[in-house]
Amino acid sequence: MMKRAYILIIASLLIAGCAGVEYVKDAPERVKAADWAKMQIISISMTEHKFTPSELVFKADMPYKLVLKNEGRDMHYFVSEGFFRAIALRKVQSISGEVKAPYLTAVEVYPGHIIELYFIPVRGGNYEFICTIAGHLENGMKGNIRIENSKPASPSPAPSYSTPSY
Ligand SMILES: [Cu+2]
Repeated sequence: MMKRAYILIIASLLIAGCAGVEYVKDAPERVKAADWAKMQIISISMTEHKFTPSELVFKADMPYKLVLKNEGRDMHYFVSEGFFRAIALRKVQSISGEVKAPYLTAVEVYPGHIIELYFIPVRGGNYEFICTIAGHLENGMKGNIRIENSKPASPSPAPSYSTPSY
């Protein structure tokens, strides 16, 4: 009886933990409102065992295409739970077609192939991304994405200088 109660508590804690940060719910509205003619294109190369570049900065509320290029010999993953929950996803595209979904959990790119993510960064913050294939993260296959909020969280302080009087 006690054992079952413990399992229930652990299960509800796990659910609560996952629900802490939701994916962006108004993604379709944000995607529709964006000016995709201003889309910026940024590429990440995946090899054994690194992402190049491994540090990226995106501006919130701007449309982007992130091109994931596997230029290595092995399959590689691009996984970032935080980043995937911080963006409004428009679509995922490859040479074979495109996929529309409310959010991503993992992207795998085969050697010599490309997968493109179309999205709008929404929530500012630092998000680690990794390759989840056994041994790849341990060998350094990770990076960081920073999303910068376009507007400062608080109003910028008034200038401290006084107007000179003539
Ligand atoms: Cu990998």
